Amino acid sequence: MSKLKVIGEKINGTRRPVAQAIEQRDAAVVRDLAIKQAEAGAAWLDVNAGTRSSAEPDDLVWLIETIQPVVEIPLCLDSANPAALAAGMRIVERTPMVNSISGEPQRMEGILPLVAEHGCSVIALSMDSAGIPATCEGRLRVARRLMAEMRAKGVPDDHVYLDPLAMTLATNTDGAKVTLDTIRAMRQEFPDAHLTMGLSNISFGLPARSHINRAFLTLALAEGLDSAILDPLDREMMAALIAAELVLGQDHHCLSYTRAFRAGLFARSEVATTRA
Ligand code: THG
Repeated sequence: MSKLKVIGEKINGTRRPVAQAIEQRDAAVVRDLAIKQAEAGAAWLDVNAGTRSSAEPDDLVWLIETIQPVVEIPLCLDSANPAALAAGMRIVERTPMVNSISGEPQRMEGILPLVAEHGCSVIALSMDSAGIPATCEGRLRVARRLMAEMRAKGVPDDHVYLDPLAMTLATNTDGAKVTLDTIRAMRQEFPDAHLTMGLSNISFGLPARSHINRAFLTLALAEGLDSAILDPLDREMMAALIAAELVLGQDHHCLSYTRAFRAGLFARSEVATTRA
């Protein structure tokens, strides 16, 4: 098991198979994704109904009711819509993570009170009504304001998952650098907060995405990322994660690494090495 807390990304209505499953109320597809991600080591399951339409509260409630009987791990309710999150909160059994608040007033006012009331963890995006700041300093400014507001509402720092925001390299080749710099700065300034992000965003629109995702994850780990929204069914990604944690001195007695080896996580690369 990795030190990094994995939030499984696959139950997301912006993905075609999930959109279809939601529309047809096909529980088997959703449950299969939930069980497989939990078995692959996810600590949380992201649940995103994938729409800003009026159906979002019902769709999110259906997803939660479909998933929670088949896994024991908590859910990460992924929506910008306060009404959908409030509906989800009413029926969710294990205290969820809320994904997410930001500096946008309707999210601050509509979602932060829910978080404070239920004592949940919460992801805080470093963006506001003006959008996503282009620079590390700009994102830090937003994070400072969000931290101040959450502290004022009694949310402890270790319930907060700051998101420095990853965006695709396809449209901005400096983008990952800004994100990595922001991770380092956030880690320094808010040592008790967690840091997470949507890792796969980095490779949207590019081919062979998994290679980019893995390189980015490794660098982000070195800067202090301690959680990520990613695809735990990508075995090579999980192998890269376990190996990077070992190299960073976070795997005492190589316990996780050797355990993952015995469980067969490195099976494919091992065959390649034998042949060489
Ligand atoms: N921050 C926070 N929450 C988020 C995001 C974020 N939630 C949504 C998103 N961004 C993170 N989730 C996903 C889910 C799926 C994909 C990307 C981000 C995705 N999936 C590909 C697919 O399904 O085809 C496969 C992934 C791959 O090949 O790498 O692209 O930034 N707080």
